Amino acid sequence: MTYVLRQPNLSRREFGLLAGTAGLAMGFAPGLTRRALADEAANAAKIIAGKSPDMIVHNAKLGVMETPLALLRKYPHTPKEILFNRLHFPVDGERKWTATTAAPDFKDWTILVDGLVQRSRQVTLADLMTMDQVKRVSVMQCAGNGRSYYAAKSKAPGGQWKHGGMGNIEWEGVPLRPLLDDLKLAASSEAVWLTANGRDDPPEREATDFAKSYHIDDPALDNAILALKMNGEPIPASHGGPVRLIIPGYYGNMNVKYVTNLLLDAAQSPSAFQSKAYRFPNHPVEPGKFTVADYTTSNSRPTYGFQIMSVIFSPLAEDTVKHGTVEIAGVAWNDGTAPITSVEVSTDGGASWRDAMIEKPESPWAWHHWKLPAKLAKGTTDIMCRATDAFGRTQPLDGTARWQPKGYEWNGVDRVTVTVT
Ligand SMILES: Nc1nc2c(c(=O)[nH]1)N[C@H]1C(S)=C(S)[C@@H](COP(=O)(O)O)O[C@H]1N2
Ligand SMILES: [Mo]
Repeated sequence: MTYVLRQPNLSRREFGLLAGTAGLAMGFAPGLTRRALADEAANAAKIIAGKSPDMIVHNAKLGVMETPLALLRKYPHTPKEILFNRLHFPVDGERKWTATTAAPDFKDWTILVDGLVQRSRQVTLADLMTMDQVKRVSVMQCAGNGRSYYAAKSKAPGGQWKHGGMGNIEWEGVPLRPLLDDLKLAASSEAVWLTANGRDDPPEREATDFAKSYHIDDPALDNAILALKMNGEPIPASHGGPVRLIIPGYYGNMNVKYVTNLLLDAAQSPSAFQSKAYRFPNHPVEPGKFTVADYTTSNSRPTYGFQIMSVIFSPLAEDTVKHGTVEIAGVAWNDGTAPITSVEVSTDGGASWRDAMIEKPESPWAWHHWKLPAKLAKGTTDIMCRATDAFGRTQPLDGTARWQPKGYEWNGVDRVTVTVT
């Protein structure tokens, strides 16, 4: 981030203290006064038109916001007004068009498919609209969702997301694989990486563009679509319309918005968003011993598929809970490659666990709703939940064991402390 310090003698840290550390911790642009910060924070709707003013704003300049769980739990498919938003470049200037939940109006939208192909091809939005469409209900989730919980070990810098950096969405669009298979005929055999790039270019020339790469043999691409609709409507501008690559079960960053380019190449994208950010170290790392600068493409992997996860939607800490039988409910999900076989719930701080009832999900990548009636006595109760799938993958009791400097892929057992009256 580039900004001018008004008082050249202050260090960045001191300046931070002056501007209000709370605001800085939440990722607001330094330079805003404490009061302005409060005003901005209250106004998600002013940052992205059409967003609920109840959104929790992490970064006003970039339009980064998450959904309070009390809102998220109300809807089976997360409405555009409350779906979390994540963009990497300021939502002003030439990207002003991204700052709305209205659908963008680009009639001549074209995706250029080129690279190691004999003849590059242009696929227009109009072409895509005439092709067969399929639906994919899938969780959309930022790899940083839950990052704030790593702070129990050591704070991972970046937006301090709770669990609201996700939603359950019905996407609709054109299957990607047949399009790729078509091209493969013409593609050189060295074309093993597919890179997707969007229309949102970085503000400064030295900054790096947001582009993501996938191995063309990745089975996740078999379920991928070039989506034209979100929850039955043209995709909102802030969520990647008119065309977004959706790879069900893959973390948000892999789902490139505003797709304008698909490149078939021998190498992955040189973008820092591929080679430095959105990566997870191959081996356990400790705070201070492994830093953001230490990431390489050989000691880390991209944040591809979702870790198995479950979240308590009810009761939340702010709910009034009366003693007696209470329905404990929430959602679970994974990368969709193995069925979720159990969600266990504990109401005694992890001493004992009982299986919740899991509803049949809309798809392997969708929220799996679960519930369990439990008798709660008066006093303070710690409710916990833990999902497990057919591959035996489960959630660690101590999620901070997976600590890394960027705080991605949080999947620790969820805990809610409620006061039962
Ligand atoms: N073109 C483009 N695509 C993008 C991004 C971006 O900044 N530019 N952000 C990514 C990240 S990190 C996430 S978490 C999701 C967020 O999707 P949403 O804002 O629709 O919820 O979009 C992804 N796709
Ligand atoms: Mo993200």
